[in-house]
Amino acid sequence: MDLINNNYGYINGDTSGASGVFTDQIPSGAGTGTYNSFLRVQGDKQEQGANILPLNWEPNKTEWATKGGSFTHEITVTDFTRTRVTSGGTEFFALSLDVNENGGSESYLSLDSLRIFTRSQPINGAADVLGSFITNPRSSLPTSDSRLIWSMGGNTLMINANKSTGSGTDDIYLYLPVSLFGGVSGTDYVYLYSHFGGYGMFNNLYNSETGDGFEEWAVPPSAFLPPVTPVPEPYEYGLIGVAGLLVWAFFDRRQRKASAA
Ligand SMILES: [Ca+2]
Ligand SMILES: [Ca+2]
Ligand SMILES: [Ca+2]
Repeated sequence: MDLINNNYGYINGDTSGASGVFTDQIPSGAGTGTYNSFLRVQGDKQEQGANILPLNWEPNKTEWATKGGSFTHEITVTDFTRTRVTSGGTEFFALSLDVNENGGSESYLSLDSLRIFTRSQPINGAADVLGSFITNPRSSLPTSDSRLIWSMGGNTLMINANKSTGSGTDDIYLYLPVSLFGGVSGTDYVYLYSHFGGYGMFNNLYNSETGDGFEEWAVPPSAFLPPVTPVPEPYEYGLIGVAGLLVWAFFDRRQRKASAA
């Protein structure tokens, strides 16, 4: 999904079919108030991290670049309730992302993976975390009793940091349907895993690698309406859309053949 040339878009989750709405149209007034910054990740070229303590397990895995300090910590589902907003008949929770990249040709950045989990108990670092999560976090649970709430699957989000102004200024808002958290207790802990910069590595788009300062996930200070009415498209709609295009292409070809004859 391309936020370099667009201002918003949808990414279908690979678990429940629910869409997340990404936008770089930051709601008016959203830059002020008390943020709950809960994850900072900072690495060179590629970086991945999760708000799981202790932060620097497996330091030889250089992509694991969770940044320590008071801005990386656990949050609970209740923390999101202040962001609850209804738009288009659907209730959403919001997350904010503040990226920091150098200007010019280095301003692009890819978000390659985003996975959100809950667990009734806090994760006590390496002792709790499964080895499979450390080596393959894009398709594993951090613990066997974690619940995957949402994942952007194999989709990539392309970001242009130049659309905003550096550290301390939000770049992206993500709206997730509250229904994804159905059956989850408000006291459950929320863990977020994200990976940046990989798309550039694998596609020779080097300016979408990570550089400069940290990327930071936060819970915005209060509820803000999205700039558009986000109508999450169920996954099936996407399939119908593709099927429709194929049908159209078939008849279009037939028509052209007929007119050429
Ligand atoms: Ca970059
Ligand atoms: Ca920023
Ligand atoms: Ca950065």
